[in-house]
Amino acid sequence: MGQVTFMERDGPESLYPESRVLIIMTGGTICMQPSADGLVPMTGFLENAMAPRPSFNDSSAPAVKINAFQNGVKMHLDSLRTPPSAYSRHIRYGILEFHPLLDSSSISSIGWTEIAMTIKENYHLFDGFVVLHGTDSLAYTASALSFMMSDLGKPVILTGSQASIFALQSDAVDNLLGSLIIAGTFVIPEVCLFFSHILYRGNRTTKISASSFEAFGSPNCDPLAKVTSLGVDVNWSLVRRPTQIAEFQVTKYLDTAHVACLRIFPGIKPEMVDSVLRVPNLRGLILETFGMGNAPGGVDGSLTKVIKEAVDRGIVIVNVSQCTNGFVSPLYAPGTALGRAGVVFGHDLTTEGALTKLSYLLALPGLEYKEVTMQMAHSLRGEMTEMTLPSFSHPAGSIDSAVARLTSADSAFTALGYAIRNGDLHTVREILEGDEFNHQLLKKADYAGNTAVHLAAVGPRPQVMRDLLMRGASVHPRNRANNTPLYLAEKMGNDECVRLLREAGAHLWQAESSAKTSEMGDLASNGFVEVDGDERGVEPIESIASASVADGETDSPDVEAKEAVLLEADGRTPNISTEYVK
Ligand code: ASN
Repeated sequence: MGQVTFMERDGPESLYPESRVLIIMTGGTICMQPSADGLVPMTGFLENAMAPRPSFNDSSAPAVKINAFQNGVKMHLDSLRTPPSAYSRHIRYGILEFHPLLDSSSISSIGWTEIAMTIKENYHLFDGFVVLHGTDSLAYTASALSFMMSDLGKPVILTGSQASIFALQSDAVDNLLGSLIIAGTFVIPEVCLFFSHILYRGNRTTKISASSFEAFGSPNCDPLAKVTSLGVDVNWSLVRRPTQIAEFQVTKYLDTAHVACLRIFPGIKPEMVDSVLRVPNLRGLILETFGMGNAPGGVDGSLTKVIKEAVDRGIVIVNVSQCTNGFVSPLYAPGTALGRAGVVFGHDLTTEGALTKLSYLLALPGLEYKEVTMQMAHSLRGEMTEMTLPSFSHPAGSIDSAVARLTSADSAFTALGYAIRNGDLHTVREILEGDEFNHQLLKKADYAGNTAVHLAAVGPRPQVMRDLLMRGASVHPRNRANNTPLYLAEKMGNDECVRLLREAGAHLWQAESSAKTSEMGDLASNGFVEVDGDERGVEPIESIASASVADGETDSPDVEAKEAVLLEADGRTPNISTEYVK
């Protein structure tokens, strides 16, 4: 057992909740300082770069060590926290540094695996992850991680800077602070890249400037969010959500060793292309073609012939455009010839996206050539625009009049809360399928921070929970009492919901599991939490229940707990619902 951390519920500590974010420092200009050999990355980023800056260090906070794992070894990291953000929340964070720190031009599949595995082993301990990385290969890393991580339920935000944080004029503070706040505030379960006030889907990005602070673009996909003077404006309709019930997983070691990338140019010789295609053990080639996917055929179609022969040898050749904007398609005769030769059209994939996606697919055990080419032509993680979007429409006239009268997301959420409490699956579906508010409802929370998943966790009908999960609801948000839906479901003995939540990757928040496995319940309810010396205050469900017990409404703690949660959802308490749900 570690030391006891005292959280004074009535003191300044209790004013705002804390989120927890792990920063993974891989290197890059952001942490560099001049040396005789040019700029080199420096260790000690937390103490040297963050601790001295008030925006990263709320000096009123007590010193707290937090748990994290690095290469399977449990560490007790120094942590700092930000002052409260515009979202009334502190972000507490610690840093794990790579050894050695890299200029990002040296990153490889080994480094990507190290980042992904660090996230995996710390997944249950943090609300979100920020990866600090050099900008040169940042778009490759963002793409690679997006494929390596499946069924991600928490934000992973990559950032870096064009100038060192130690420079007088730098973009480092804005990039890092923005990433921390977004990772600790919003459930955006994607691998993202944050730069110059914009949050991008990572696998859509490309580095567009070697020197400007606006270093990245996402030419074929709108930003997921923008930071403005008013706060963070999230484009929720673009944010992807898991729509299958599965746990977060990592695929290690992409097969970058057997892929190549070749840019077509006027006058390119077929022999040159052939010699690349004959590199021993080559399995895939990204061909950067002109415009909408055209390449010179060569005299007598000799280039097309070389390509066809390679396809026949089992090499996957993917066509992407040299243009920053737009997509490839077999519209013109040269493109059609490539298509006939068996080249896969990568639609609007970036080169970074195409190369890492192919390396990922080639690393999956037992995937046949045909399956690889099929998956290359479809979106796995939002990396390409699907040519035929699945149409989704509500069956006309099936929304009943009460639901049809819902005029705001808040009233829709209140109605959803009623339906969940009553186990009324039909109405739950009607509300969630009404196109106006449906994408907001799964992210909404009532004033007590309970999302639809929290409500379903204590509700009578597990099928409601299944529906919510299949529609992409997150299992990770904690309500204001710091409780996860899983904790509530276990507390209520809702075994089927517990099973569904666990299958969907849910885990107890660290203080919850320790409160469960020891006599810590007593300590926790008194405001003291002891978990390896670094846990934070948690208000167990008993303390929610006790408020109602005092009212004399019922004397069963479990029923009370359920009622306390449900009362908050049915509109009898003021609804100051929010769209950020940590
Ligand atoms: N060379 C640096 C890197 O990628 C560039 C940067 O971070 N701005 O590591």
